[in-house]
Amino acid sequence: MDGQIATLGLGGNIGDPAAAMARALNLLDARPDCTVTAVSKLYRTPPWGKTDQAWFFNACAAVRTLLSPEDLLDACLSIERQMKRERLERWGPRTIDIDILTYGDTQHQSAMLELPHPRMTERGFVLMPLADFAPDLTVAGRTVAEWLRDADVKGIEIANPSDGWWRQNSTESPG
Ligand code: PH2
Ligand code: MG
Ligand code: MG
Repeated sequence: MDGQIATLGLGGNIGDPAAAMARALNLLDARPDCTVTAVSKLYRTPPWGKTDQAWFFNACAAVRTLLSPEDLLDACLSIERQMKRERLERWGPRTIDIDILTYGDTQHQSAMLELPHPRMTERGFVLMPLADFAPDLTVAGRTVAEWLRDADVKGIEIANPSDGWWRQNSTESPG
């Protein structure tokens, strides 16, 4: 498969976010037009932006895809819906959130999608996992490793140090 490499940020803080993120990655990987090529360690992170909510689990992944940015976003949103995410408030609690961080070196601005993700360079919970597999990726003029050096990563913990955490057998039923 040719196509483009996109990077994704995943997170959640309701229910079993690690299982939800693992399932989301497996659903993407099962598509004929998407292959998951790298996954970060699994992290536990203090809530950012809206701080009066539960800690999050966060991870990042790289996907080789034949989909356009908009169609990849649709695929991610459809997986979110499939996993019964309800959108209640901005930056509020969620079962799963899948954000496209980068898509090749595409710059894109529309009402639905901004690439690179406009807030990724200020978020430790994105930069730390992303640096697991893409420290040299350039975003907005600096590498991920450089952005990470200046980011606030206070409180962030490794929940699972294996990059295979998402392939572990889940107790969730399929479907
Ligand atoms: N997502 C948000 C808002 N705040 N905080 C953490 N730690 N992790 C997230 O994924 C997160 C957040 C909105 O997308
Ligand atoms: Mg988000
Ligand atoms: Mg989102």
